[in-house]
Amino acid sequence: MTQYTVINPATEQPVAAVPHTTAEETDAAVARAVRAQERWRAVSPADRARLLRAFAAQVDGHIAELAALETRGSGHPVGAATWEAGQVRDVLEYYAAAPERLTGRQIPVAGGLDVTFHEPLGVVGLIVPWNFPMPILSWGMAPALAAGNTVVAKPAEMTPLTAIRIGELALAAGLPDGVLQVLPGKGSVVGQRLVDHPAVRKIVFTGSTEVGRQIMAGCARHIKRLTLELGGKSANIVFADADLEKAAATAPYAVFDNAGQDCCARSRILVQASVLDRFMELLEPAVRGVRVGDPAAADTEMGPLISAAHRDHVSGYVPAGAPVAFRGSAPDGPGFWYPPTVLAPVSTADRAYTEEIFGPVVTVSPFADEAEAIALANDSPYGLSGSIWTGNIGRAIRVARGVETGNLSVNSHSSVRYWTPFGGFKQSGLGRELGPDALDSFTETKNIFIAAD
Ligand code: TAP
Repeated sequence: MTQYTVINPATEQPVAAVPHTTAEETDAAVARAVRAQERWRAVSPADRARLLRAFAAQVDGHIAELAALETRGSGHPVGAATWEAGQVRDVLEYYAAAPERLTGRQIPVAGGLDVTFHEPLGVVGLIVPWNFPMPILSWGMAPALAAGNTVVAKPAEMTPLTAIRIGELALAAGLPDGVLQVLPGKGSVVGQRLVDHPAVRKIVFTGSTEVGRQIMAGCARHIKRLTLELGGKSANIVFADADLEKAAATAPYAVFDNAGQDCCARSRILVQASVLDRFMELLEPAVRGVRVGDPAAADTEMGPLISAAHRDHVSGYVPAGAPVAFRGSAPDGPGFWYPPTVLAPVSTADRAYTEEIFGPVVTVSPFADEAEAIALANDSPYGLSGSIWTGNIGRAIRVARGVETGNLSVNSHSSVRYWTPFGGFKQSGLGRELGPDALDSFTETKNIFIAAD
């Protein structure tokens, strides 16, 4: 039996050894999920809702434990990890309201009546990345379960601990055996098997665009339903008429949150040329002020990167002689630390400007006017997120409609809320998670004609 040793990214010390699930064990789990789904779909909507609320209550009772586990296993600052565990509870509570509202339609037809039902798909495979192990698990898990599917989840190899614990909490809440299974292991083994297994009817994949492309090809063999939440290179667009103090004060948190390991990171700051110097003056103290350090300390804002290999990857975007405008701090000694780093001026052909870095590195570039801001923002294969800062509501609407991206905020650096649909344009993915319509992608619509004569 092979296993993976989870490393604390802040100390480089081992945290736990987790056995790898094999392809045969994955098949057995899928078979269990198929059997469990027959029972789960027959649970009345009110009882399914009650069980999801009980699951949320279990998570709520273990927020501190889950947060501490994420801090040790993934290096997330404990404040952020506490929010992330709370998000799992909140997403479960939100979708606990769904089973009793999964209504169909009655459609007027000649000769009888026609009614529609939202039928569960069956077994859903969730493939989760390492950057937000808890929230991203919950975004697929909660609506899938609410719709009457069973779930087989594969956490990232490096960060399986909180997902395993959440799986235990589901059982403690009374979810029947086999309804939610968590299989730690390798993407190339467990993830691949979920994609290839004919009884898995949908894959929800969050991760890199490159692996997403392979998964899409794999799903095509079975015409398998698929949601893809992939990479990003989002723009934070600051117009001269914006509240520059607020835009600059929040810009570090729009990109350095989770040490930049965030698909929504606004890693290209675009600033109207007439206020560029003033913006940079305001941005520098904001960046230097980001509290980077011990993730277990309550006031830490940014922790380490996930691994030594990932730190090498990130630092490759800042070679000797790179145009570093200014940087924040990072601890010395053990841990995969990298300081918040601002690059300017950068060419729009620079890799740091065009590629997803997935680390605490941001570029700042000027633009002349609205048209150029939109053109620069859209000059990317990605389209996941972004922000617009302006005091002109008309401009905010025009630019927001012009930017080809799925989730935008105006005069705010945050655009992810579980009440609203989330997903990307272009190579950032397919489909939408979250929001009131999320169950549409976890059900098939069936229509039944009933003759009345
Ligand atoms: P990936 O390397 O793509 O891995 C994501 C998940 O896929 C992991 O669980 C991985 O398992 C698994 N996997 C790898 N190869 C597979 C295969 N052949 N078949 C099935 N599963 C496979 O991404 P990552 O490095 O963990 O995450 C970073 C990327 O995710 C970034 O590009 C980021 O933008 C994106 N991301 C997007 C979003 C949204 S919502 N759009 C959110 C977070 C992250 P292993 O752990 O074993 O490799």
